Order: sequence, then structure tokens, then C-alpha cells
Amino acid sequence: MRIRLSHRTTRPPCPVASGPVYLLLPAHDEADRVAAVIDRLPAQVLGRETYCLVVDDGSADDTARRATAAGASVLSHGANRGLGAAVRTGIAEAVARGAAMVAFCDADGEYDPGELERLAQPILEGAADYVVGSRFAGRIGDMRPHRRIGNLVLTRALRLVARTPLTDGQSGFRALSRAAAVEAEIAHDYNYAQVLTIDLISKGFRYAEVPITYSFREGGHSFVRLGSYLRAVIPTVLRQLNPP
Ligand SMILES: Nc1nc2c(ncn2[C@@H]2O[C@H](COP(=O)(O)OP(=O)(O)OP(=O)(O)O)[C@@H](O)[C@H]2O)c(=O)[nH]1
Ligand SMILES: [Mg+2]
Repeated sequence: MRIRLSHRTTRPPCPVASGPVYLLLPAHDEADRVAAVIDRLPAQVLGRETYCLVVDDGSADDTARRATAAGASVLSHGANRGLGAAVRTGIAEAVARGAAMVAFCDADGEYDPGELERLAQPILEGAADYVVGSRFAGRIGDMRPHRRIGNLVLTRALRLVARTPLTDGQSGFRALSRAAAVEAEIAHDYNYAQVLTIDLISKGFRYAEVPITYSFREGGHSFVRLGSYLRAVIPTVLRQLNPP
């Protein structure tokens, strides 16, 4: 049984796509926070128009209405399917709408869409296909101590598994070139953090990191619980590493 990716392959880089930039926000019960996140999206990055797409994953609150009022397009799952499923839905929709690049971040205000250009630059200049905003290479305003330790331990594990010197395996702010977005497969509905990175690196897409700013959510509820997190992620990663 494999516990690491086989040695890295790289594919010939695809030309940079033309078209707009999409910021996707997976959202579950973020009515009080989502509009402020949308408001921080610049109208353009590097000369490209930006659009905001919110995937409302069965929220019981007013998330969809508040996001629409703030100017985003809203896709609704109707029922709660999970963060991985929501990002999968949003990436497919952005690709269908002609995105040159698809970025996504939490809808709870922990990440700043004002920093989108940092993630966009390597992609729109043709230097990378998959860019992760690293909190540990950037500035962390507030992160609970047990979260910090958990993030560092899981990052170290992913670094070994993916054979990539990454510094933030669980970042919630990422961007994909159009080519990477077309081929990305999120292997389970639960989340995307590890499975998306393994998927894109195993397909030979070029990885890059940029420093970003992070501060812990000021309201609402986190869905992350370590026990259920590991029970969901570990079997899926092992299946990814050991395809039939
Ligand atoms: N689609 C979907 N999104 C979710 C679900 N649970 C949370 N989210 C959203 O996914 C993003 C990340 O979830 P969080 O709970 O913030 O996860 P986290 O950032 O690791 O945890 P915190 O640091 O505590 O916020 C947020 O925008 C949530 O609204 C869910 O079941 N489905
Ligand atoms: Mg969050």
C-alpha cells in the first residue's frame, strides 16, 4: 500500500486562458458574515474582471439572500452536502461560465479577498496552475493554539505524502488556473484541503504558495472536529494514493 505519491511528474504548462476571474465562496449558515467577504473582492485583478459565486450548501439562515443582495451569483444545493461538494459545484460552474482562473475562500471572513491578486499573479503570469495562500508564510492575526498545532502537524504529513514543500496544507484560500480547474477532482464531499492538493500535484500541475493574512472567524460555527476530520480524510487520501 502506498502512503506517498509516486515521484513527481510535471506536465507541459498550458497557456494562460483569457476570461474573467471567479471567486467562489462555499457557505453554510454565514448570513451575518458573507456580505462583508463579497464586498472585499476587488472589481478587477491584474486587468481582469472579477465575479463572485456563492455556493449555499443548504443554509438554514439568510445566507443566499444576503449574498445576492451583496452582488454575488448564488448557487444553491438545497440540502447540506459538505464543503468538498460545494467547492466541486462552484468550480464546475465557474469553468462553465468561462473563468480564466477560479479562486475560493471561506465565507466567514477568515481570509481577505482583497489579497486575491497575490494568488492570481502566478496563475495569470503563467508561472503556476495551483496557488495556495499560506497563513504560515504570511500573517496570522488569531488562531487558537490547538488549531495551530493541528495545522502544523497535518501540513507536515501532507508535505511528506505529496512530496511538495508546502507550508499550509489546510488553507482555505486557493486559486486554480482554468486548466487545473477543468481537471480538478475533489475525491469526497467532506472537504477539499488535502484531496485537492494530492489530485492536482499527482496530475502534474505546477504548485505555488503566496503569503496571506488570516484571522479566526468572529462569529458563526466551525464545522471542523478533529476526530471526524481524520476519519473522513485519511481513508480518502489512501484511496487516492492507491487507485484500483
Ligand atoms: N458547503 C459547505 N460549506 C460549509 C459547510 N460547513 C462549513 N462550510 C463553509 O466552508 C467554509 C469553511 O468552513 P469553516 O467551518 O469555516 O472551516 P474552517 O475555516 O476550517 O474552521 P474555522 O477556522 O473554525 O472557521 C466556510 O465558508 C463555511 O461556511 C458545509 O457543510 N458545506
Ligand atoms: Mg473558516
